[in-house]
Amino acid sequence: MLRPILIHPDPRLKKLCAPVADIGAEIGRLAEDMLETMYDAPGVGLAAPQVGVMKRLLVMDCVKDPEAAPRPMVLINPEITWRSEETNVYEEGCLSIPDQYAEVTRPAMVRVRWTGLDGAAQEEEFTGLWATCVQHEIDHLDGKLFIDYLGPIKRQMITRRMEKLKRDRARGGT
Ligand code: K1U
Ligand code: ZN
Repeated sequence: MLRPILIHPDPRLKKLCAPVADIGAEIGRLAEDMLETMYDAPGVGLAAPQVGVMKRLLVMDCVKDPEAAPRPMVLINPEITWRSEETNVYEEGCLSIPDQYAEVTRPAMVRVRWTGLDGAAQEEEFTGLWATCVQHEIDHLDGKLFIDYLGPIKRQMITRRMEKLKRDRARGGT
């Protein structure tokens, strides 16, 4: 089932999410819906607060080659356990801030520990777009958006565009 994606500014996108305590059927359904919503958008990642669920869960699939097998990943209670000194600049977008892009500098590599849908602990090192994406999604779980890395003038300009987009949509525009 597709879930509507919240658009910035929304107070739920600024809040710290709570750890997932129980990995039951409800969490399984949420993960399935989030993957469907992410692929439909389309996007390479999606965090639970973007669909209004204030829990520490994210999904991602950064396989960009349409010929390659997809790699849908579900990360529950993810934690960054190591960050590289080396950084990487990527022009980021966000499904909660449609059609706005800006360069963000982040560690080029990160090691992340999380719990899988089967309840097992997992740990993996991410590089390239995977590293950028997992950091962007973990930021969502901490109430942080990529525009929070920009200067106040750029951030305010993007926020005003999003306020207008929301007004237009509420009036029945696309
Ligand atoms: O969290 C989100 O809003 C999803 C976001 C993740 C992300 C993108 C780029 C850098 C960091 C994190 C997106 O998926 S935006 C859409 C996007 O990047 C994309 C869409 C289609 C194909 C490839 C990329
Ligand atoms: Zn985002």
